[in-house]
Amino acid sequence: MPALDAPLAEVDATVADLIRKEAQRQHDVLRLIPSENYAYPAVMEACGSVLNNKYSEGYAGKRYYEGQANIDAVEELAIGRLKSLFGVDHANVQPYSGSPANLAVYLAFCAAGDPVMGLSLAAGGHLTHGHGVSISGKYFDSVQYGVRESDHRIDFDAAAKLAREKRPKIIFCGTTAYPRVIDFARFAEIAAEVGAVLVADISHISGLVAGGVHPSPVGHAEVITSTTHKTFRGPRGGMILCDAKHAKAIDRAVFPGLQGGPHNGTTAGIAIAAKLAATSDFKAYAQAIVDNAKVLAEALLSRGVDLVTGGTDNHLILCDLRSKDVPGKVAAQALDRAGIVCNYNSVPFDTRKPFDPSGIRLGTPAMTARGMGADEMKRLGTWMADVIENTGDDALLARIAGEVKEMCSHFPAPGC
Ligand code: DSN
Repeated sequence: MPALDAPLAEVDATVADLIRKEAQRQHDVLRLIPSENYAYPAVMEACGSVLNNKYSEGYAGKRYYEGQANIDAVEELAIGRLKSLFGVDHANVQPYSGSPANLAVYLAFCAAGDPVMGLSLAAGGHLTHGHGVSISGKYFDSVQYGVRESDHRIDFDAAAKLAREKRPKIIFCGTTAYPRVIDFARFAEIAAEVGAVLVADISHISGLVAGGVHPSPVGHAEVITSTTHKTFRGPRGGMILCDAKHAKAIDRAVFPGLQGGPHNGTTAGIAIAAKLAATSDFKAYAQAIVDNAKVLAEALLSRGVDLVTGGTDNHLILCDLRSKDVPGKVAAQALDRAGIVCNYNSVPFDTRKPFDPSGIRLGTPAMTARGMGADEMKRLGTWMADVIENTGDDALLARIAGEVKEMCSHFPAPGC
């Protein structure tokens, strides 16, 4: 038996081998799941550092444990950088991820049974925006708005009507499967009319907002939640940004309301990602994400693949495969065999079940992080259409997987 403190390869060759294989997979395939990315190597270093060893319940200068000199400095750095990056009064960097961040917001503003409102999952919202299977729908009196049947854009008239009827305490805006710009100003009007707190969940687009290629919710939403690992390229974590008047309520809701000790390695990772997001290189990256998504969307449309809303303004594309007569799951599984990894996804007004829906969801953040551009997106569009039209052709899928791997070899995958 190796010594307890020996390196991973000696302590547990099985886990070491699985990590090695996963790094190889992430290198050899095209990763199109829009909520995934390659975290910066510097972020990975911070996450695996000795910061993992420290307990720090509380906030800087007011902890329940001693020995916080370095942890306080790390947390204050992360907070200060986020405040300056997004132009907000206050930041809390302790939520363990996006769902706990959203839950903390409910805890800050609502009591059990209070009315709340959010975009339905079926229309591109998130489970934590009030879906019935989530605590946000079980413990609160949730109503959900959706998208218009005519163009699959957010139905603001219906949302305003629902808000007037229900008078929710909080209104969530923000999406996980919506390919268009979110009109935060319009949501702010609705919230103001009914006296609700507007909460913008920008988990998918926080990198695009920081990079200046999606309008910011700041000035419209009093509270903003986000994960930190999607377009932002930081660690698996969460953050809440808010106006000064809500700072205390948010901090109390996160700790001691919902969580214990923050994950300090993650906090350091957020500080690093916030520093990098302020650079001109990051702005170029954010722009390239959107440019790539538009090129990929055009390539797919040119091959007759229907896209929800007809295209994209952001990092994400939602394909509706009904006209191709291929279920989303069948397409996603065939694409995976061809080295193209996406997720099957419901499309608005889907008549199929969520576990076997009509669409697939794509995103360009990870491919763009590898430096891929328009030429690669065009090749990808052709490969994808070939696979979607021939899901049972194993020889074709194997040939494409080889071509994908060859293309990937020219674009190093960060950290792999
Ligand atoms: N719903 C996840 C996604 O967008 O993939 C994030 O929670």
